[in-house]
Amino acid sequence: MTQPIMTISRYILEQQMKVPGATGEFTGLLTTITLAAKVITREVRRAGLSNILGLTGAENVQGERVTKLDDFAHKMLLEILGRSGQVCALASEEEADIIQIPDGYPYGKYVVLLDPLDGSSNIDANVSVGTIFSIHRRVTKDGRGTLEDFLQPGYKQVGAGYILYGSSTMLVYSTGHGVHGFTLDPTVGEFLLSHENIQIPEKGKIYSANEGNYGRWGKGIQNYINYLKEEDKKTDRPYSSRYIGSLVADIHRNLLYGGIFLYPANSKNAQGKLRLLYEAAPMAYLVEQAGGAASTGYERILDIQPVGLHQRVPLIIGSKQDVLQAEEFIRS
Ligand code: FBP
Repeated sequence: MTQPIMTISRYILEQQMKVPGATGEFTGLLTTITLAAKVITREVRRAGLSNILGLTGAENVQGERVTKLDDFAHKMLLEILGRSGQVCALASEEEADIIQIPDGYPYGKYVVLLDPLDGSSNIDANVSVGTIFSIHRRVTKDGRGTLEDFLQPGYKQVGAGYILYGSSTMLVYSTGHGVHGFTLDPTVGEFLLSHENIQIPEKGKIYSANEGNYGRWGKGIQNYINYLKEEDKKTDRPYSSRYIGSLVADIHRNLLYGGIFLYPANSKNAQGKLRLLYEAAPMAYLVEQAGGAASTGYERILDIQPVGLHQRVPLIIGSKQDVLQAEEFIRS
């Protein structure tokens, strides 16, 4: 008996059929993102052969050196989404201000925030990287999108997800009805359902953090990491340390295996490193949809009212029990 082929477009359509009055514009937007994922995958998969490794020589608004693949992914996403008729503006890690769609194209009712290539410091070493997207419904009436359409708290997202360019390419997303994973089958060029309704374990055995920053962390975080390293079988300690250095890859592993990822505030960056709108908020949306939690240590990530497009926040995210415990240590 052949396995039913569940492509991502069919899955998205079937989800839409459950929403009375749905116009199909959102379905179209998710399908557009799927196309961008395939095009970027093609470049990532042959990066070592096509002179797309290395740097462009430019620096982005974060003061980071832009890689050629960052630049390619950024331009490709703007090209495909900007001309889709589904968005009224875009925002990206690679651009200081919001990005208007090309003249002559219709304004859609959504805005999308993008981290075009997450983990870019890992590209040249052929380590997994990703693309992160966060979708909001516009709040302004019509016409061009404005900053106001982007500065919305995370709980107002209507969808979020990531594309993981790892041993296989996966697209994992949520529209508020669970978290679902699709794997790209290169032989048919389609994302097929491989991980339906992902549930993160209530408690994990893995912690993920750049311990090179240990000396810069506050006492609470240091005590928490020390606690995870102590021997105690009853509480599965010591936890294993796993850190890839690509947020998408580290979160994906923890979603499946359980555990906690921490990029805390530190003496060098009082707000940590990761950006609220296109890193922390979309990941928090996914992890909460999968039964986990996401916090700054003091506040739920999805409740934060954004004030700037590229603002940073401390991020403590993963299995619910582990995040709650980390919060206790941070607050003590
Ligand atoms: P970008 O590559 O998109 O700038 O993302 C930031 C990031 O690379 C995350 O993917 C990762 O979790 C973190 O920074 C790694 O930071 P560090 O090198 O300080 O550990």
